[in-house]
Amino acid sequence: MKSLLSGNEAVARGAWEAGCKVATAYPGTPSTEIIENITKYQEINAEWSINEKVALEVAAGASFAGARALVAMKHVGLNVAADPFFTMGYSGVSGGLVVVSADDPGMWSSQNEQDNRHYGRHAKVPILEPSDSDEARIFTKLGFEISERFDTPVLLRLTTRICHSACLVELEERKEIEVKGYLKDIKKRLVLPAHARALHLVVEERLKKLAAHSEIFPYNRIEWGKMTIGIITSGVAYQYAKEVFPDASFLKLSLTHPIPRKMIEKFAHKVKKIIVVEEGDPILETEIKAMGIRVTGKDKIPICGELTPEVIRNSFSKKRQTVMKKAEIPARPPVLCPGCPHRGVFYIFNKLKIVASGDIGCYTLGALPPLSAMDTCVCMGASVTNAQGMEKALGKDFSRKSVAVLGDSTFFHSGITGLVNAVYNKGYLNLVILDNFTTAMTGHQPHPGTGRLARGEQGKRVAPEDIARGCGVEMVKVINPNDLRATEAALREALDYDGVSVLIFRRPCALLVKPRPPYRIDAEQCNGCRLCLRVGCPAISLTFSEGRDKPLAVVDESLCVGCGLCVQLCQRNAIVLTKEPDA
Ligand SMILES: Cc1ncc(C[n+]2csc(CCOP(=O)(O)OP(=O)(O)O)c2C)c(N)n1
Repeated sequence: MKSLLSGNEAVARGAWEAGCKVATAYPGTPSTEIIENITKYQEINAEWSINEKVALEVAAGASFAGARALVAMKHVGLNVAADPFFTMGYSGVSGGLVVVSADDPGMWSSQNEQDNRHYGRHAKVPILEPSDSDEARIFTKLGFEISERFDTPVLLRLTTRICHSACLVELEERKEIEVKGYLKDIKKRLVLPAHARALHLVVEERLKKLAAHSEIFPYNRIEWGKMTIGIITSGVAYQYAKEVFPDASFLKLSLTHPIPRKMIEKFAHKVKKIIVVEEGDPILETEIKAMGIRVTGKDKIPICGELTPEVIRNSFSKKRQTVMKKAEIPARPPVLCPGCPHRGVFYIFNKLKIVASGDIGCYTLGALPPLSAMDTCVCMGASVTNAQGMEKALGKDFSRKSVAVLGDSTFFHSGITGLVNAVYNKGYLNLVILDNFTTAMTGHQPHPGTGRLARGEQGKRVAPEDIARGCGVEMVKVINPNDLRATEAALREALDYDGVSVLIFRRPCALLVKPRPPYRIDAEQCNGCRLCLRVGCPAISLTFSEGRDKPLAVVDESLCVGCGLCVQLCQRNAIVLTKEPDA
């Protein structure tokens, strides 16, 4: 039977078919739907972990216990999980362990464009790169087999287009794999230096065996065409190159680390000219050049951004454009949703001229005009530690006008360690947690603060305020961010406080609650002063109509969710309810 599946759905299906028992992840585009789909398979014990390091370690524990386990994350997640990832390369596995990294060429939803194929090489683990959804399913299954056969974690490297585009996928039945059970083996799993030295030798031997396997791996294949051009490619770039060079000979690589050298040599001898078409960094290209083979690659094809057939075609056309032509559609900058509970807090930051050391989430949009109230954003959790560093450099007075701001999911992900660090090191830090009861940015995944688990069932709720107090913070407050007066008062109090303060602005994400009746403008009262525009709500705009000497504010009632933030700014009571809210 066949079904139309996205790459992420296909990975979930592949894990299920392969008898996977445990799956973990922290959300991050473009990988999020892998676990969301895995939760549909009751045979797999799935969890949203609080961050990628935790997710990988839980999966590694399951593998130690002899179960097949999968962990999924976006590319930058592997930076967080790099520590256990490298060591698992040494420890090896008991049950198969597949680590899925979903890279984001083009940075559709990411802060960088890192090519995680480097990680496989760096950690000395094999890499599988599917070129479509069906391969995503098959390679997930093969990943478990390779993992167990060669005693290594396997990196399944996806990219946005593989994750999110769909094609027909063959469906197979699940093969139950017995959980082997835990067997003590400290020489493998307890990596103190004496053991690790021996394990490193094992890793190098394993790489040789994997290189031999790469030569016979059936999805590393040559497709002969004309001998004038030979394309060496992998991942989604294979599909694009096929479109651009339909007659060329192809060497499609799927087990891309270690590369099949003999196969590459054989291919290189037969074709006149070789082009390496790969998205991202010149990784295959560099390795093939190091074999003494002349190739064309990144001298023509861009390193930055996503590849498309056009980009590849353009790279080889005589009239080469150096700049990609932009589609001619008006720019639509992202904004916080109408009724977003983060909006009021940023409005007050701006009003009080606060320096906000920021973080990653929906709330990063607080950096954009007219709120313009975030100063830094490095990586998840860095708001807390960056703020502490600035205070260390500039002195205690800096904390009188500065805060660190992050979301609830980000706090659990990597904010807690920074908070403990600040308390312990006698920091002066004002931490603002924007608690909207969800991981909104990636599509509303639960986290410990929600108390819900991956399948929606109730778990144990962990409250940020309890954590803050447990970390030794004495000034902890919970405030409704839609009450601008209370928000301002709490922030002023925190800025005046000597030591570490934690303010939790708590109100559910506007997309998760029933909208209240919208507001409208009383044209008689509105004098076009623009005060209501200062919160940057997409539901409010100005019109300039004939016969009226001043502009008039307009509320788009189809967008307004009745949060009432703008009402608190209007000095003339010109923003009124269309109808009374239900009791
Ligand atoms: C290491 C890492 N993992 C995952 C992501 C993807 N991501 C960006 S922000 C975010 C969490 C946002 O949730 P929260 O902090 O609750 O803020 P909200 O979006 O709800 O405002 C996630 C999962 C990332 N950027 N970096």
